[in-house]
Amino acid sequence: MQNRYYTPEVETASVEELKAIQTVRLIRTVKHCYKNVPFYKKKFDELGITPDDIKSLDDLSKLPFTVKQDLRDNYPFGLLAVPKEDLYRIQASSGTTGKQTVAGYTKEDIDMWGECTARAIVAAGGTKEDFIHVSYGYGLFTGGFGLHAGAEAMGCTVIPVSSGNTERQVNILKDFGSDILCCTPSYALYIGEHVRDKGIDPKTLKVRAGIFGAEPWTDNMRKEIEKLLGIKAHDIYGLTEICGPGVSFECEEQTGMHINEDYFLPEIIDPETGKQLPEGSTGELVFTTIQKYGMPLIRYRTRDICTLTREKCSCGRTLIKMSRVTGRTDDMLIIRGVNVFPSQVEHVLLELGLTAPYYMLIVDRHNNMDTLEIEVEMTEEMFSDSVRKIEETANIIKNAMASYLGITATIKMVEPKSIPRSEGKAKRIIDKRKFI
Ligand code: DLL
Repeated sequence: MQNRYYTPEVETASVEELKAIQTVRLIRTVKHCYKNVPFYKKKFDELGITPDDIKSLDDLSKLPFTVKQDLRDNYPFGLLAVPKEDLYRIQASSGTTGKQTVAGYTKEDIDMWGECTARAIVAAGGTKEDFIHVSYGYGLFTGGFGLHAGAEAMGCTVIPVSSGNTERQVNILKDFGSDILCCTPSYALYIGEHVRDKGIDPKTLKVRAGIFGAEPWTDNMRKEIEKLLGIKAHDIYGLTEICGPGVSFECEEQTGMHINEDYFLPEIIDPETGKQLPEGSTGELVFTTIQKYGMPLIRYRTRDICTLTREKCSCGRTLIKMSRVTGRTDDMLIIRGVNVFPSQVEHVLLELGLTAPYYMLIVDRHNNMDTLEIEVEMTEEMFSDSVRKIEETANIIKNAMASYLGITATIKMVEPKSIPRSEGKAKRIIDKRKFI
């Protein structure tokens, strides 16, 4: 029998009940940080506040922000709130720029994290009878261990495949009868493509759902993956600093992710001014961890752009929902003054459905002028089309991009399978301007 919720008392609590839990936990966290993290004590002192000033959720905006640079400045263990010996686990994000971001967990933190991903598995229709196929990387990256913890907490059977070796992934899906696949959406696409290329009918696979995250993706990409693998695809969000996957997760409604707000208190702020924005506004997502011991963070600026809503969800969960992340403030390209996110390019390409769902953005500067070239991969069928037909398709894409993005891009049609496939987070931008 499938349970609808992992922790119904929290997931369907009234807003008042949730706020009451949050208030108690916020006050406790602020005291914990002030007492045990010199970095926070100093910040509070500079602002002239003490933990006694925080009495309700309305006082949140009095608190200082924490930013990624603070983690770098205190690398690796400067923000811990417990002695190093009390840690149970260390995880870290690879970090494409600068030092990696390190997170320390106590045993309680790991258990809390497992509860968060267990909620995500149940929301994706998982039961304890299921085989959970984890193709996120295991290691310092939080993807593998995060989903693993949730599957174990639920009593599922975990298949800890980790990422890579796509041939083996498909064999395991087929031979072991995996029920739920967990990996990045770009890897799910690659696995789906492999299933198709091997001539396997997805209907013969037992897998029925996917839990995909760690990078931005679009609803069109969701449809593509669902078609290729014959599954229902669910989004999952998280970041190393806050705990890893499971900060929020998608239910059967597939219209955004419920935040585990009994553990992570969300806000949306204007990234320029730092001011809190009302519900429904688009802005930068900020989290305060309110039930973490090892490395609690106050008002951590994620740099992820989204909106929050308390609109009623048909799944019955009352946990606040965040929209898909459209991109990161530092992922946003500014091309000739226009803001462009790779997810917009993905939206247009998959909406048109004329090509393979693989693309790469190449940004450069010629004569002081930014240029954007979009490499788009042709399908095998297209590849045998006449040059004129291919040019026509490129033109259609160019016009669609111009009207959606508001800038003109050069479209370069490239051979099937020439854009590198991703087994983890896809790299979709080459910004040559950074090297000038
Ligand atoms: O990516 C944690 C994770 C693992 C999430 C597996 C989901 C599944 P980091 O490597 O620290 O942690 O990267 C965090 O990835 O700030 C977002 O910019 C992006 N991100 C994560 N999930 C999503 C998502 C993991 N569902 C950064 N949609 C975050 C869009 C996402 N972006």
